[in-house]
Amino acid sequence: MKMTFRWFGASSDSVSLQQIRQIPGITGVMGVLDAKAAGEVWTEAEIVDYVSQLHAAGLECEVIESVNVHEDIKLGLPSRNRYIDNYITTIRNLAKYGVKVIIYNFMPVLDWLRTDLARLNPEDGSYSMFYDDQDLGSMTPVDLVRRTAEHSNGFTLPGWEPERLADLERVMALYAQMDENSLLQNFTYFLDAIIPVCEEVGIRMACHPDDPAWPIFGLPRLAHDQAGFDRILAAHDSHANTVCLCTGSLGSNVHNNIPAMIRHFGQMDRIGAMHVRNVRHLGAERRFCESAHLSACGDLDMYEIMKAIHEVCPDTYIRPDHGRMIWGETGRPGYGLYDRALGACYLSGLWEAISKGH
Ligand code: CS2
Ligand code: MN
Repeated sequence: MKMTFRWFGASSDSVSLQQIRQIPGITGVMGVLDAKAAGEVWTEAEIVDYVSQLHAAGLECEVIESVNVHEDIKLGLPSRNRYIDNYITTIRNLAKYGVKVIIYNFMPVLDWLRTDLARLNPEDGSYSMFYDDQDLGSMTPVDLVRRTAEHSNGFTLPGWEPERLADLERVMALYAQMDENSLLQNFTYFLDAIIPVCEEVGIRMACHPDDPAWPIFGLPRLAHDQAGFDRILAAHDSHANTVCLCTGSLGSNVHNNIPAMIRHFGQMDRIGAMHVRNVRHLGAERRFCESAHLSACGDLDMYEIMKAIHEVCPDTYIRPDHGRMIWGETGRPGYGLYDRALGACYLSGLWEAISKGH
C-alpha cells in the first residue's frame, strides 16, 4: 500500500508540500495540473515542472487525479476525436515522467456534488459536507453551481471549472435525449481509443465513481454500483481499465457493500487506486454527511475496508478523501490539512494492525 495525499499545486492549494511530507506515512501525492481545462494537452514541460516540485519535496508522483474528460467525448460529438487525441498525448507525456495511474470520471456535466459544503456539526463545532436529495430537488443545476462556487472559499472545486460551467444549461440540454446505453457507447469508444496506448506505456486508467452514487438531475450515470462498474470494465477488457474505488462516494448509497466490492474488483486485479473515507447516513436514504475517517464516526466499517484491501490489492495507492474543517481551518472544501492528516494516520494504523495480525 502506498499512502498518498491529494495536492492541487502551489498556487491552488492551501496545503504546502512540506506539510504533506510531514504527515507520517505519506510517500506520494495524487497530483494534478489544476489550471488545465478538460481537453487540453498536458505538455512535457508542464509535467516536468510539477513532478520535480514533488520530487524536491521528497514525494512521489505516480498517480494523477484527474485528467478530466472533455464533455464532447461523453456526448459522442464529432469533435471528440480531437479531444481523444489530446488525451492520448497527455497519457504518453505522463508515462514518460513516472506516472502509473490516471484517475478520471465519466460523469456527465457535474463532478461530485453536495447541497451544503460546510454544515456545522453542533456536537463538536466542526464542519462537514452534506447532501440531501430533497434539498437538491428544490434547486436547478444553475442554482447548485452558483451556491457551490459561492461557498468554495475562493477555490475552484475539481470538475467545477468555470469554463465547463459557463454554458451549463446548453450542455444539460444536449443530454436530454441520452440514456445510459448511449453514454456507455461513448464511454466504450473512449476506452477503445485510449486503453491500448495505456497498455503500451504502462499506465492504468482508474474510473472514479459517481458521487453521490445515484443519478441526479435526470442525467445518465454509469458508475455507482458493482453492476455498473462490471459493465465499464467489460466495455474494454484490459488490466489497464480499472476502478478508483472511492469508499465515501460509493458508500453514500446504502445499498453498496463496500468491502464486498473491494474483494470483487480486487480479485479481478482491477483496482487502480483507492480513496478511503467514511460517510454518515442521516435517516432518509439519500441524505448523508461526510464524517471523520474513523469507523465510530460514520456508517462504514473502515477496519473491514482496510482488511479487504490488504487481502486483494495490498500494493494499491490509497489516499484519505475529503476531510471535515476542524481547528478553525479554512481552505478548499474537503481539502484542508488537518482532518485528512488525521485520516491518513488512522488508516496507516489500521494497516499496521492488520499486517501484524497476519
Ligand atoms: C474526488 C473527485 O474530491 C473528490 O471527491 O474524489 O473530485 C475525483 O477526483 C474525480 O471525480 C475523479 O475524476
Ligand atoms: Mn473520491
